[in-house]
Amino acid sequence: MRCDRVWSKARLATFAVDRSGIGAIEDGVVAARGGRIVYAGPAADAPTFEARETIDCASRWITPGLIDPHTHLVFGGDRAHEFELRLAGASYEAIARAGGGIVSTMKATRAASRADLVAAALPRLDALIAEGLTTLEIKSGYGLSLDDELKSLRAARALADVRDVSVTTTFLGAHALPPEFAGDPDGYVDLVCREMIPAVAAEGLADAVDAFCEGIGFTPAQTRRVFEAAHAHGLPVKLHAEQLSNLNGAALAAEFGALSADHLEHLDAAGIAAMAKAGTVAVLLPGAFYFVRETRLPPIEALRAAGVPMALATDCNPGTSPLTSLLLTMNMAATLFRMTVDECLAGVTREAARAIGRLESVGTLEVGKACDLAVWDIERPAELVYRMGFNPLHARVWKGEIA
Ligand code: DI6
Ligand code: FE
Repeated sequence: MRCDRVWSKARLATFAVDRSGIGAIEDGVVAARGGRIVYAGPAADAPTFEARETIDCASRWITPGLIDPHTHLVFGGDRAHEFELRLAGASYEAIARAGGGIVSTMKATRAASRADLVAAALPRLDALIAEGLTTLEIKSGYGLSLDDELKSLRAARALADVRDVSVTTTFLGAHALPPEFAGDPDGYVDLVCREMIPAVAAEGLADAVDAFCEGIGFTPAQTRRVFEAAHAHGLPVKLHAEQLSNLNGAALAAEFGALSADHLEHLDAAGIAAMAKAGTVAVLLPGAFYFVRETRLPPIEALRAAGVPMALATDCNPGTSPLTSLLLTMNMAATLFRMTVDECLAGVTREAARAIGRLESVGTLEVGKACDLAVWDIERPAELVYRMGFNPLHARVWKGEIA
């Protein structure tokens, strides 16, 4: 078989859809041609390759490149001062109601140019990439005006021009109420539905639409209007649901066939059943759980029992999860949420791909998918979950090229 590059003598965690667990292969080979995987499997079954380059992996482990399926990577400023206020006793909700929170980041984001936003996001992106990330989702939601939301989505797309990484973008205009609409949330939702979503769709700037369905965000009725507008423009939906309270957002998301419902600490049995039926992925965000000192755990056991796919993400944002490490995210999911090692690893590969609607092209080591790989200096996959603050990445491959 002719190909560009072969990685041999590797241990593979394929996460192949038809294999159990992590789909481990002890003596494995991956071959790439034209940026895609043309073989991933046991050396014993491999064809003879004619390759430009063959890399001896010396028994290192190869996983799919990591995927972060929920980030707010593009924003201006930071919220270190609010962190200090919280340490002094103020609650996240109290700070938000006093005009801080998301609105303070909105001001900094509006003041920034697109180039400023790209420059501010790059160190965060580079931290994720340094741990083997090859795909991430980036939400808007700190502009909260037509021009500033478009600027944020363009900045998110522009990141893929300056780094070897695949970006999906999500329009999150319904993230918070901008001050100019104080007292008129329905007026703002009108703007989101009638102007922003059509403009975003017309420019092809978003792959999905999200909303923050919460007491300090938008009501289920407002969220429904956002979802209807998204579907009218051919865009799939996602939802920040059941983070601080239970508004039955996950069931609403499932009703719209959402790709994912995210956070879910306050999810109930009816929401779980609705997600299972719709195939909506649960995106769990242990960094936010940790950072806001949440005590209510997402219902992991019930999600597992219902067969709801579980993904993990950093939720990287300045207010509730200033986190840029998927390795630490996995450790937190295991330690705080009691997810298994296999669940954590699948959560940042196969299930993360599912959560962003990209399972057909990334997330597993299977023929036809992008050859996005992370090569690790580890003896067993559990090390990726077990260690804290240590990065055993040996090499990162994006679309068949060593990045
Ligand atoms: N939920 C969150 O945790 C973040 N956004 C959201 O909808 C918080 C964003 C922020 O505080 O800036
Ligand atoms: Fe979020």
